[in-house]
Amino acid sequence: MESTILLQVEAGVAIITLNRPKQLNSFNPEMHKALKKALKDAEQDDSVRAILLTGTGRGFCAGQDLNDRNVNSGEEMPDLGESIEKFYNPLIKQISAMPKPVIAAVNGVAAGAGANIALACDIVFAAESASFIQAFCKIGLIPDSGGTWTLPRVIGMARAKALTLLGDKVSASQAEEWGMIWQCVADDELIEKALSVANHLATQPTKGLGFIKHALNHSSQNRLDEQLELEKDLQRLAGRTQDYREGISAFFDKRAPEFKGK
Ligand code: T3D
Repeated sequence: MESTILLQVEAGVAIITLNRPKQLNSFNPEMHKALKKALKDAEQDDSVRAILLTGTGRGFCAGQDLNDRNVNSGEEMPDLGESIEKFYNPLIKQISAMPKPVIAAVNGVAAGAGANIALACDIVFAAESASFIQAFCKIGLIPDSGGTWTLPRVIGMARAKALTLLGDKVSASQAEEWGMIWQCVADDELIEKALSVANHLATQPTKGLGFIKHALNHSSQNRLDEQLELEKDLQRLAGRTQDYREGISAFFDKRAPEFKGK
């Protein structure tokens, strides 16, 4: 049987591909476990300095595999809280806490949790033909995987409420215009573009990038004085990295720095 997740490491980038194309890469427990392991492997491998998440086929990810929720009448429905606690919440936390940049290349429709998993990534590219759908309301659920946290912050409450209550499709170009994603690109340029950014990031000061991500991810919960404290602590750590030393040295030598991610 084909793996539900493909992992390939090239030039410092771990390319993680969701691979259940017939179900639009929706999640079953096997794919959850495989993705968790792939992200963990990418985190622990020092040669990996950026991660690219994408999907095979015409979809990025359609959220939960609804076949696993199609129970016979009379049978008890599964406990969704348990599923969220076991799989979706840890996944969002894993992406958020990943000390390396995570780039999403949204190759097609991203629906339900699939949309919010894409939005949890640090830099989101989407193909022109891709779309984002908060599909939850159409089956009686609420947006999970951080959707109710992320959306009001990135697109404002008015748009967040309309999108999540109506379940309307947002095109990639609209998503870019609203600041929901970084860039909408031509379909045939998606992987090339996302990979070139990932390759660039893989040559940069990885620890410093991880600290930037950490600071921004904490900014909305912190008061200004707390955020200033956090910046001080992270800058102290950044200032002790080998890459910072190299950055200063290269600046005065008037040459390009050679960062090692250390
Ligand atoms: O349960 C828990 O653990 C709680 C957590 C929940 C998180 C969630 O994500 S809940 C939300 C689940 N997702 C959805 O509700 C989205 C369902 N899918 C759709 O609405 C549509 O498929 C799309 C808008 C994504 C795409 O539409 P379209 O017209 O391009 O494609 P399609 O024909 O609907 O789908 C193509 C195939 O993929 C089709 O299979 P078939 O008929 O060719 O054999 C369809 O059944 C399958 N598919 C699409 N989404 C899912 C799926 N199969 C299983 N689960 C899916 N989520």
